[in-house]
Amino acid sequence: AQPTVSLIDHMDPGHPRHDLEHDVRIGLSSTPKWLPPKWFYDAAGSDLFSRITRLEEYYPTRRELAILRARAGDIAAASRASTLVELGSGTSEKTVLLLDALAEAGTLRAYTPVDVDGATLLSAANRLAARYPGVTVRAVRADFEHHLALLPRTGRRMVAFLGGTIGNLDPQARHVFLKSLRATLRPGDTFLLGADLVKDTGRLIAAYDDASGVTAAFNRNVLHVINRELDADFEPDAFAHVALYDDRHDRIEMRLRATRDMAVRIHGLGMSVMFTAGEEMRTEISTKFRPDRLREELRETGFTVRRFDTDPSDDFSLVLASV
Ligand code: AVJ
Repeated sequence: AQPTVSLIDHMDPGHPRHDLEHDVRIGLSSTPKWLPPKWFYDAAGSDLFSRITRLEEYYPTRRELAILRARAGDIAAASRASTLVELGSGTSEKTVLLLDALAEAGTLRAYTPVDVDGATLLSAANRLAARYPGVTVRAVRADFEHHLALLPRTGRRMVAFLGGTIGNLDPQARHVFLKSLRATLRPGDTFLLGADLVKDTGRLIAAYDDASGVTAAFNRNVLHVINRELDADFEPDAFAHVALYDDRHDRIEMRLRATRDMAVRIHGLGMSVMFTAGEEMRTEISTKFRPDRLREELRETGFTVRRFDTDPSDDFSLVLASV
């Protein structure tokens, strides 16, 4: 039998480009210009991101996998979750380890992947529904910054936010996110957070500026997305990939630097944008955490840290918190 997967779409299904239009209009009329990282992830961008996770320089995925391999059983036992809700699920590659552990513990009933990209979401949801026949898979197309209150609330939930994606939020947005998530959880529910840790700057920069240029292509992909969705005429190759480390804020910043003066038409918005040679537009922040401060942030927003697991080299952390 074909596994059945249901899809709930909270991302303005009547007007799918509305959020992108809003973000591009705001970001490109600001000084300096910026774009939110969620628009990297169309099908091509999700694919480029999968390639990033396999790069020699990009350690977070391997480190998080190592923690999951060693600790998924303990985490599953501590959570006793029946529903795994995964925020920013992408291709759900690491999820299998958690689902296996929850299945093994005998508590698993449902999986709810949540992602902004419908195509990526559905293919991952179908793959996992086939792998876990008894499990109800409800895919939710949603933005974890806006739609937390709309997520399904059945069962004892573990909300997993893996990969270090929380690092995309600045401190203010992170505080709002953690408080809103806390507000949707009930006693017995847990939060599993993957967070990248502060480390040697050279390794950090290499992870976001790999030798084979995959991250550069991923960075420029946001311009292809805007060209296609908003009928714009960006020349992605006229922008250089920039990755720098801001040690005052403990974060990587990715930028796109205009290599010459340019006027870009965004027909879908009836808008023209000027770039001067050398101008940099921020496309992502990726915050790196200090363990004590991360514990504090979780405490301040109403969570109780139950486990704080790291890989043997302390590169990455996986935190299980209850409410
Ligand atoms: C998916 C947000 C965790 O910040 O490391 C990878 C995205 N950007 N390389 C990260 C990313 C450039 C990634 N997250």
